Amino acid sequence: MANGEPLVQLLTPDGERIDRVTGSDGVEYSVDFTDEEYRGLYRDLVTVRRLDAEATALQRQGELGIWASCLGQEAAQVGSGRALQPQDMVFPTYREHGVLYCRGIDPIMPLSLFRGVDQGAWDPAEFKFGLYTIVIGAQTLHATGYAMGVAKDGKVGGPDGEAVIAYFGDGASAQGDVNEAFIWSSVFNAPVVFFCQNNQYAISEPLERQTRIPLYKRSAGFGFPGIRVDGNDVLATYAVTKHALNHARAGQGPTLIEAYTYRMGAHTTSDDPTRYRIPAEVESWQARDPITRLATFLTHHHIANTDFFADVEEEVRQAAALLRERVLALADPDPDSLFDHAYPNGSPEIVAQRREHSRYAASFSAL
Ligand SMILES: Cc1ncc(C[n+]2csc(CCOP(=O)(O)OP(=O)(O)O)c2C)c(N)n1
Ligand SMILES: [Mg+2]
Repeated sequence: MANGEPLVQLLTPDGERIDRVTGSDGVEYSVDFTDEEYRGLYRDLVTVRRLDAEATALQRQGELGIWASCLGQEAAQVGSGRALQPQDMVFPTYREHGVLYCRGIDPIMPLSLFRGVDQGAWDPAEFKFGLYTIVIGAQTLHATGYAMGVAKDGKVGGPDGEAVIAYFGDGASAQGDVNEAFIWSSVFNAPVVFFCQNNQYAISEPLERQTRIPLYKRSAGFGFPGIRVDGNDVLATYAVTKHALNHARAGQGPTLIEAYTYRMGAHTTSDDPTRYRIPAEVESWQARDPITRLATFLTHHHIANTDFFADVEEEVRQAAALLRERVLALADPDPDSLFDHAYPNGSPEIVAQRREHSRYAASFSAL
């Protein structure tokens, strides 16, 4: 339960494993991982947290323009990210570094974006992971349109079908775009999963400014199922997302998942959360940390020992050092390249703007 509402949980904050649980949607949720797979999830969580911390440090040292940390949300992102099939398409916000990592994208990519040396340099078609979207909620409509296209192409129906997942936040749930996406996906039975990370805040605005009912209940009014999952439980997040994706790929339409979690850090490095939330609240969520609970479970069940934890620690230390080195070595782009990717085949306006920009830049060297 969270705030009196049922939520799917397979690993308690104390690291106790719940074998199976029936969700408020009547579905029975469970996972069946090998020891190696459990250790893999732990490695993912720790890696994502360490690389995220390195990015925050790099911003503090002036090496990135800004950083939106996913601290505290690793289980929601890794659990859902690992539930994806290769053919599934992802539409992220700006905070989905954990999902990006699970998609096999070089983890330097979001850092080069926030360093301002490119505009998101991964290929969405190759990795089936769209570009980071800053416009709150917009990607839910992109995902819905894409999912309608997938259905029209005849790619749903059966276990090899394609599914689409759209990530968004509790704040975004109040956007018109998100509500329109709910309507369209429902009416057209689009194969899309709406994955809302309810991290309790939209910058400084708390959840109660977005909704009078629990977010997972919103979907009922639009005519499709909604479920709340413990977003700090990587096992439950995996199970719930897997089920919703399979539901979509089988042609049974959209699902709303509310991953109940907490943004442990600042909204971005430009924000100071001490101005609007109290330490006791942050501490209460610290006790629900996604990594600690998995470590406890692995230890108690002899799935991992101290050597394993030490090895992972060393691995991620080296990965973070390498990431730092590579970020510092990123070359500044030619300022004119800003215009390169505005349109795939250019446009007369862009050509004129580029010319004007070149003239402006050249005026400095003339001084
Ligand atoms: C359309 C739009 N309006 C406002 C903003 C400014 N803005 C950036 S992040 C944010 C809050 C988003 O909160 P939430 O959806 O909960 O996601 P979180 O950042 O907590 O992951 C706002 C209002 C924006 N980027 N786009
Ligand atoms: Mg939020």
